[in-house]
Amino acid sequence: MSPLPRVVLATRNLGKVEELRRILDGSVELLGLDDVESYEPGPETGATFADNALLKAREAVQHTGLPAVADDSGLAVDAMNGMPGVLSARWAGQHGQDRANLELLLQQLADVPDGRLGAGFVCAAAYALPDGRSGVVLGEMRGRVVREPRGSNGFGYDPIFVPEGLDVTSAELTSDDKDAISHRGKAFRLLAPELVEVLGGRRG
Ligand code: ITT
Repeated sequence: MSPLPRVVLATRNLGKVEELRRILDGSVELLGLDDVESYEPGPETGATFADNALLKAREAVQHTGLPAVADDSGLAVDAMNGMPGVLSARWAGQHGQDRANLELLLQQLADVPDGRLGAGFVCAAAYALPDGRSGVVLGEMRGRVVREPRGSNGFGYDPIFVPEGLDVTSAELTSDDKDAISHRGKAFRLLAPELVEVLGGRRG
């Protein structure tokens, strides 16, 4: 039997590597950035989630020579014309300050009526191959922002986001329940068969 194609997922977030590994279900050998020679990722300069996901995937191909997958995601609030969007991770100024980010967002939404707090988590997942081929898909989880943070699971804006049809925030969901409905879960599940197809990996 021929060896499985190797693919690198351009993230140091082990949760993402494990989630995509579960979805790919043994069709490819998925590596994280900790499994390849280290490089310093460049700035995420894209105007859209798709631009950034492609940029990160192409950068990983350049550094590793392997087919690569990358994702970019964030929260898009309707009343803010889709912001924080690609700036979600550094909304309050510095990358990854989750509490400061959500507090600033709540302040900005203070005068917006409850009925207009619709929002969506959006994820773009992209692949890039050493021969230059690439593809990108989008996944979204719709819901609304709530003013009182609740729950301690997840990360980022999860404590102030209630997914459509639920009464709990996404920080009150187990990771399996969140994966089943999340923007990232949807994008990865869309991308997986496309990736297996272009790589000629094992299916099903
Ligand atoms: P990488 O290292 O993989 O680039 P990152 O921390 O930049 O990961 P993402 O691109 O996945 O994270 O997400 C950017 C920001 O969007 C993240 O810091 C959160 O503030 C927010 N976000 C994205 N997905 C989220 C989720 O599922 N729950 C809560 N917040 C989320």
